[in-house]
Amino acid sequence: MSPSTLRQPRFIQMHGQERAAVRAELAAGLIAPQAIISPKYLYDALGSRLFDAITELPEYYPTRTEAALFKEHAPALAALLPPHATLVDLGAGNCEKAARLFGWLQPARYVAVDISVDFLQSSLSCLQRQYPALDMLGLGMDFSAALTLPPEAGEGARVLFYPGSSIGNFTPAQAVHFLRQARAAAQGGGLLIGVDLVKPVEILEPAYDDALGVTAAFNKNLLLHLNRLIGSDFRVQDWAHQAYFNATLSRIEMHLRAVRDVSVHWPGAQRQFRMSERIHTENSYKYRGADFDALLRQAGFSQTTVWQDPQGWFAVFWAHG
Ligand code: AVI
Repeated sequence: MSPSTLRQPRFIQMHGQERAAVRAELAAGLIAPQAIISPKYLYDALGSRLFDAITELPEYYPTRTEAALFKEHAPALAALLPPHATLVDLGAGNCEKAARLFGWLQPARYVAVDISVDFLQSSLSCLQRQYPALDMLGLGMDFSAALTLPPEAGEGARVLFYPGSSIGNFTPAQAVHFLRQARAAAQGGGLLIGVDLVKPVEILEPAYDDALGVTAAFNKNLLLHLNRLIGSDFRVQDWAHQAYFNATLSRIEMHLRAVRDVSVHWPGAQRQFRMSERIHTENSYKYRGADFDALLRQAGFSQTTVWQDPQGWFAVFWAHG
């Protein structure tokens, strides 16, 4: 193939939330008695880089535990998953995790989905040069709200790939809603999903409050992102990172805690935070394997296969039917 005939990935940016709606959502969260901001706002350009750094921290076990599971069980996966399906990578980022499966799964098409196609441009173009015969599509969409793929994502069976335990950032009720939509979007294929499991608090909490302070920076960077989005005047030094395991709800909670009395202003509104008042920024649910299996069945999947690491820290599920 000469350079001029090299296949290029296609890109589609789906319609996102209007800026005014984003501002209204954020302002409502900030003035709520218990202030709360959706974790999706942790991921501006710097937040995405900080998250990548988190995945390399010694305390953050999920990424490497999941990678080892995929490496060890790739042949078994390849035997179970439909051959030559469309591989839909939800939250693709740098596309690396899915690319490691190409050799085993031999997908007919690769659809990389992320909130913005800008994040996908360079990684997908680079991947296309490595796999010139593979049909590739980059899709910019916020699938946390609704997972309806456009016709360009192709007909026939799809393998929806949702690694990284991002399902844990939904409440269990939101997770079931998402899983139902994933089942419909799979068009008779299935869902390959990574799930973080319950484990001792001595392992869980440092993963979200690391010694280097990268997770603290990731959490506080949300304030800088908010300042840009709504024109607020948050000062990072007025806030401390807090992360702990809520055993009753089986989730890590991340908060930003005011270290002194703080007044925050933005066009049209303001809020006084007393010292120690908090903004809830993220939940990360930890499941027991059987409980997640039950969620998959509640969402309509009738057949599930699960792989776990020897310590039982992380699980990969293949759900279909
Ligand atoms: C993206 N998500 C699965 C991460 C998690 O573990 O819940 C986000 C994260 N927050 C703090 N550290 C990592």
